[in-house]
Amino acid sequence: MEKVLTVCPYCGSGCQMYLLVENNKVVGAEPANGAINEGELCLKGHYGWDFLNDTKILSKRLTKPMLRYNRDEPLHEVEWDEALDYVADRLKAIKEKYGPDAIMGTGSARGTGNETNYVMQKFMRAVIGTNNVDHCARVCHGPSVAGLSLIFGSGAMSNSIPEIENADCLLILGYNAAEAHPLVAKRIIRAKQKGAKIIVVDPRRTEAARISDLWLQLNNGSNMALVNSFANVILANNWQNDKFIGSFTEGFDEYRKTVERYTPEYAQTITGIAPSLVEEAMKLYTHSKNSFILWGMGVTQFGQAVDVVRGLGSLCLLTGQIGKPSSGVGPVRGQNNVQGACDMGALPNVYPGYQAVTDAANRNKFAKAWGVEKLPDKVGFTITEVPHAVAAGKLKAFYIIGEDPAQSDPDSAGLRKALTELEFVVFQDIFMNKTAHFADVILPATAWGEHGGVFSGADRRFQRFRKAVDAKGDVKDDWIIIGELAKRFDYDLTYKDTEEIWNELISLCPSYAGATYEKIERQGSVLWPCRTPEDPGTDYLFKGNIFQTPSKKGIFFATEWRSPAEMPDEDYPTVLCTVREVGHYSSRTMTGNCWGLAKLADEPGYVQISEEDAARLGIEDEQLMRVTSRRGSVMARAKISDRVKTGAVYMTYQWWIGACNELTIDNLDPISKTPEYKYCSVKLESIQDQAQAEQQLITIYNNLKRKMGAIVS
Ligand SMILES: Nc1nc2c(c(=O)[nH]1)N[C@H]1C(S)=C(S)[C@@H](COP(=O)(O)OP(=O)(O)OC[C@H]3O[C@@H](n4cnc5c(=O)[nH]c(N)nc54)[C@H](O)[C@@H]3O)O[C@H]1N2
Ligand SMILES: Nc1nc2c(c(=O)[nH]1)N[C@H]1C(S)=C(S)[C@@H](COP(=O)(O)OP(=O)(O)OC[C@H]3O[C@@H](n4cnc5c(=O)[nH]c(N)nc54)[C@H](O)[C@@H]3O)O[C@H]1N2
Ligand code: SF4
Ligand SMILES: [Mo]
Repeated sequence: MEKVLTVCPYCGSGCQMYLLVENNKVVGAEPANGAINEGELCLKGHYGWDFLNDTKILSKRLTKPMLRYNRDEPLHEVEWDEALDYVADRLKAIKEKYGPDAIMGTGSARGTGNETNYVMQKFMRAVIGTNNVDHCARVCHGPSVAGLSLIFGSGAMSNSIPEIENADCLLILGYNAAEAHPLVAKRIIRAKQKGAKIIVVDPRRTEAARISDLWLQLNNGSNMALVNSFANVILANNWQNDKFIGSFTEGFDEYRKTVERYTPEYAQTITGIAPSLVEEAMKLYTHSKNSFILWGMGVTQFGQAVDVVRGLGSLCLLTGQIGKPSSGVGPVRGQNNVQGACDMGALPNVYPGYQAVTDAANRNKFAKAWGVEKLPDKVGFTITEVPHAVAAGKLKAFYIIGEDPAQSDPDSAGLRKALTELEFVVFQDIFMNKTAHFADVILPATAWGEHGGVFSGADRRFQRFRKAVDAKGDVKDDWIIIGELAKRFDYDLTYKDTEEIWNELISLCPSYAGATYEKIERQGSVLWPCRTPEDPGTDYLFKGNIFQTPSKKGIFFATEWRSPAEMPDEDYPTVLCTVREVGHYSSRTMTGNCWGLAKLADEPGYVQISEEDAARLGIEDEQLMRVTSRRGSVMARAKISDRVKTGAVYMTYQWWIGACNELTIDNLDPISKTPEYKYCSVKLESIQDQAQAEQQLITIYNNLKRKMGAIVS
């Protein structure tokens, strides 16, 4: 048996593992001694590999290009040349007729790796001639990237994941590590064991809340008011670090004026948190030697998210809790390579290495390197703007790589309308999924395990992942597909291997320049910035309190709290918040096709509901129930839970039948354009005839599986 060292393809923790291979078939997985996981894996690492063997439990692997010349026809299998010729012809025609900005492309935060993201954004910019390239960071930690860039000049985690366990105080907001990043959760537990104080801000009693010293169970959607009151209390008690503020920051006076209004008594009218708890929390945060703030989607998936991120960064500036080990900001990135897709410039405003497209010197540098006369200077569309841009007649074609917007984006009905109205949709993936059914052309790619490259873990960590088996079927690596397409535009975007791509991109990005394949292999991982051959990489940022803003100072920010867009009312009296399932991953194409994980939890998915709400509605545990918003209605199973407060329910977004995005609202943060997945209003109903509903569920599920090419027993 052969053991191939690689990196887990699920969450952004970046655990290293071995794939066990026999006769070109993956037969198991074992933990490796990576810097993050040190010889352990969570359940997805252990059991999340047999989708590679095309189990057809939920959907089938894509194994041949498919195409239809007319939307009324079904997709049929074709040879690669026919598929790629057609894609090139249609994209050229659309560019000719409407201009390059009528075409949108995505990178992918999943199995494909950094090299594909680099090649894809180069294709969109140099070949198509648009900055319309984006990916799922937009619906995820986009506000962290935008907010932290404004405060500190850099949008990533300031410290590494292993540093978490040596913090003296952890302030954790809207982040459920136990389910989202189990091997980060391990570091939180170790911190606790080493004596750290843990403060959790979450409306649900998460595992971190359960082990915390202080749990602030705030009202859903009230983060900004609470963060302002944190600052108010620090200043009222004179716990701020005046020396740090004087030497390393800007904008303090304005900031102070705004937070002055947010006395804990006033904030309580919005957050529901007692003033004494706010004071206790800030006493711990300010008096601990090294305090580290961690946050997740409970901060970023709101219409007011960038502001809250800036508020959290400002707490660091107020207290000097940054620029040293185990102290700073930790927006713990979600997908295995979402940090990487951002690092590679699969974003509408920056080239690889976060170099702005609006800067003429950057444009000239990349134009020269890529052998084109000029590059577009206008910031492109975000993926969440797609439905609106299609409705406005501005977007006509969408080239989607490794994303499932029909399942993952908010307000599914609106998204389906956009996918239908687009003139041309190209879909490049490893599995059939909901989005595939809207495609004109399907391009099948190799999966994680069948190709190699570099992923960036959540803490700016470059790690090599490797090919373990040859792919079956007529599939190609993502970057090779894009290269073959570019040829049809008379542009050479072909490379010998991923290392050749990597060497080109690091030569264009000063902060990655020293991170060669050789160094990543030798060290096991390299954290950027890594600027020279001698530089081993950087654990924590902002040493000496020098920030990366133009003035090199940190920039304070506070603003008024804004309420979520859709508040509960008589017709829709309950708050819906959407979160994650521990054993399944995002749109579930991969975990849903793994035997060990598929058996753990299945359709239609759960609604976490308080005992009181369930009793009032006559709903029993495990019963099917109905959840309806102004945008849609779905069936799901009740999970009566003492972790949630009456008045708010929680659904996980992994389910195709209990699909919570039929219900969610696309209220976007004005800066990052991230949707408010964490808040909309719904009504809940019991279902009288449970036997009939269970039968209906089986019928719907079997039909869905057949449509996805799964085997229905
Ligand atoms: N098993 C599994 N793991 C995953 C994923 C998966 O699909 N499955 N997805 C990955 C991805 S893409 C990501 S981005 C990460 C995300 O992982 P997390 O950032 O942990 O995201 P969520 O679980 O969606 O939400 C986090 C918490 O926010 C809380 N919350 C809700 N509203 C509020 C509020 O108003 N204020 C505050 N302070 N908190 C609130 C919720 O109760 C929840 O506990 O997980 C990654 N890991
Ligand atoms: N309601 C609600 N919705 C949410 C969220 C929420 O909290 N609530 N969270 C949001 C967040 S944080 C995120 S990040 C998004 C995630 O949303 P998506 O990015 O749509 O989710 P994934 O399942 O990761 O989709 C990735 C696709 O990539 C494919 N894929 C995997 N590996 C490869 C590869 O090597 N090559 C190619 N070409 N394809 C590959 C998979 O088969 C899958 O179809 O969902 C968002 N949606
Ligand atoms: S914690 Fe994340 S990276 Fe580690 S094994 Fe689990 S899913 Fe994979
Ligand atoms: Mo995410």
